[in-house]
This record gives sequence, structure tokens and C-alpha cells, in this order.
Amino acid sequence: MSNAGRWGLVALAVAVVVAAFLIARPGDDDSDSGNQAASTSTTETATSPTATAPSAPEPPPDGPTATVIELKGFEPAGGVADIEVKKGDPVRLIVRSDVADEIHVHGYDISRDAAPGKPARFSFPATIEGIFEIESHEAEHAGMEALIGRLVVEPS
Ligand SMILES: [Cu+2]
Repeated sequence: MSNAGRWGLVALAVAVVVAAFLIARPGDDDSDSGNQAASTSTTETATSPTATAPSAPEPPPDGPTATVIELKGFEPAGGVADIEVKKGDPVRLIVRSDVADEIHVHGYDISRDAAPGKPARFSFPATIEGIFEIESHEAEHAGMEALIGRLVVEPS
């Protein structure tokens, strides 16, 4: 029994030394767990923006998105459509064409060239109220219907 008691004391001594060793380095333990907590929270904060990131690009970048008119053989897909804006609003229009063309916004008298893969891009403020025709001049030259859309600017 005395042997067992001696081993018991040894075990107790070892336990005390281990405990003292652990207690003597609380700073290390704290900083370790602090680092773990920090890296965990860093992972969480890194995860959160990643989780919200896919929904972030969904709202329009800035201002209204551009209206797109798709021309095939000078004819607008879906027919002639009205682009309605309020006076003072920006007008953003992209006209894609499968043939070389010149797109003309009447009233504002702005012309832009379009070519396959190089759409005509319009970006201007709607400063004039009214209804303005948007034409394909090449359609006109070919004796076809020139009207591809209407810009409708309403009072603000
Ligand atoms: Cu014209």
C-alpha cells in the first residue's frame, strides 16, 4: 500500500507540476485562444461578405440600366418600343445590329455608328420633353422602315 501511496504522490506531484506549468503560461494560452478566436471571427467576417457578395452585384451599378434595342436586318426584336424617361433623367441606350448602321435619335440629334459586335451606345441627359424617333438610317437608305424606337421624355 505504501508503494501505491508513493506512486500516488508521484502522480500528484506530476499533476501539480503540469498544472503549475499550465498556470505559469496563461498568457500563451490566452493569446493562443485569442488568436484562435480572432482567426475564427476573421473567418466569419470573411465568410459574411462572401455570403452577401453574390447579392451585392444584383442592384444596378449606378443609375438606370441601359435600354437595349436588338436589330436584325434593321428590324428591332420585339417591335418598336418606347423608352420612357422623366425630364432630367439620364438616357442610356444600346443598339446592337447585325449589319453596319447609323442610329439617330431625333430631337436630340445624336447619331452613333453600330456594327456587328460594336453596338451604338447613347448616354445623355433627357433635357428636352417630347416624343422623339430613333431611326436606323441604313434602313432608311435601303428603303425599309427606319423607325426602331421612340424616346418619350415626360415632364419631371
Ligand atoms: Cu434620322
